[in-house]
Amino acid sequence: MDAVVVHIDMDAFFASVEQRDVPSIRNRPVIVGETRGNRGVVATASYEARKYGIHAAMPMKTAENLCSHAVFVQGSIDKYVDASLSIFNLCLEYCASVDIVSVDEAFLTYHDVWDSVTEKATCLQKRIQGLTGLSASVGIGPNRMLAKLASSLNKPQGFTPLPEQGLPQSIASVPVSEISGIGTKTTALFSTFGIHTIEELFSANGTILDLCLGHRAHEFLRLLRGGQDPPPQRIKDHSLGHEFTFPHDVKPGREFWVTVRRLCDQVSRRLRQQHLQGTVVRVKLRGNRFETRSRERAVTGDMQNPFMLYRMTEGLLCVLTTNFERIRLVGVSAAGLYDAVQPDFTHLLFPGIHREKKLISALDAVWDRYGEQSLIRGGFLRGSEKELMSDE
Ligand code: DCP
Ligand code: MG
Repeated sequence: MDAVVVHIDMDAFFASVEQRDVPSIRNRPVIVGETRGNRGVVATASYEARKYGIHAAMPMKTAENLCSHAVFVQGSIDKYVDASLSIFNLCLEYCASVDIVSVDEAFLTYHDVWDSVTEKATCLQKRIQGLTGLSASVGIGPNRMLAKLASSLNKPQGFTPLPEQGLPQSIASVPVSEISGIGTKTTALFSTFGIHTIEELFSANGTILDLCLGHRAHEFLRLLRGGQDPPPQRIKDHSLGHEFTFPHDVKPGREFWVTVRRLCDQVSRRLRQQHLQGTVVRVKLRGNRFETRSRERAVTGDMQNPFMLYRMTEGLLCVLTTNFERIRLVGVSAAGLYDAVQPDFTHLLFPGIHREKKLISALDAVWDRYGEQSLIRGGFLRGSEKELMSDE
């Protein structure tokens, strides 16, 4: 069965959270952004403020000139992250395939009949409003590009289905600049050929389209006509892992967990080097009587981040270690691998991870230059590291 894609995009997200929490600024122009100093830019503006021409990325100074009576808010990322998590958790109640693409946006992919998806999306939009007090716009289409376009067409509180049957006539008058992926440069190029709307795009000749869209042209038109998204990337059949044999059998104490952390470091580093992500985490233990057991679990999250990989393995190992008196070997691997070319937005949801990522990049730089034994993270430098290191 063909896919039906729902795109959820919150309306004026940061500003709506502020208006929800401070009743006196509801229905007023609200601008969220860096209010300290002279160099801040607008993160977002409420729809009341947008009437004055204020938009994201505009200097705050310009926004002040355009609408001096607006309410200027510094903003608080913790509140936005809380709201995001509630919204995405709710999405997961309505669909098994939720792809979070930014702090306030997700694609839900269904393999179901159109009417049933429309019904679920209607319900979800109401639940988001009820649970968070925030409004979302919803777009439904046969592929991601159209679902995203649809959600932007009737903002705020839009609900826009674009069924395949009516395409591309149903979007004929939409400006090409509204299509995700068409930036200001391409829009300007289109306009030099008199192309402003999707209808004009469809009547343009092939040479012009190739010139404006390059190798994307054919795929672009196919999707705009309601074609299905290309199949997801093939999962690779190999896995990637590391094992460690202790110089002496150990109990699952400090030495054991330090080793697990180091294995996670190594596995995530290989994933980063090979630009791979995993969907399954696997752990293996061998006991003093050579009995071997493994466990695996499907996971979502960034396995290139060793901290996150460690959190994924920890629970599995806690259960598995109860079967062992003493441990001789431990292994950690990532399976269900795929090419990690998609942008990763986890840092938006979990700001602490941004710091972790900086640390990982710094460690990579040192390891690249001086080898993996050259530097061990601070938390590891207690206990019997010398012994641990000498075994590899
Ligand atoms: N954001 C930001 N800086 C930007 C763009 C966005 O900080 N340059 C933040 C603030 C937004 C949030 O991300 O509230 C979501 O971005 P959107 O592009 O979805 O914009 P909004 O949700 O604010 O408005 P819209 O109703 O157009 O979706
Ligand atoms: Mg939004």
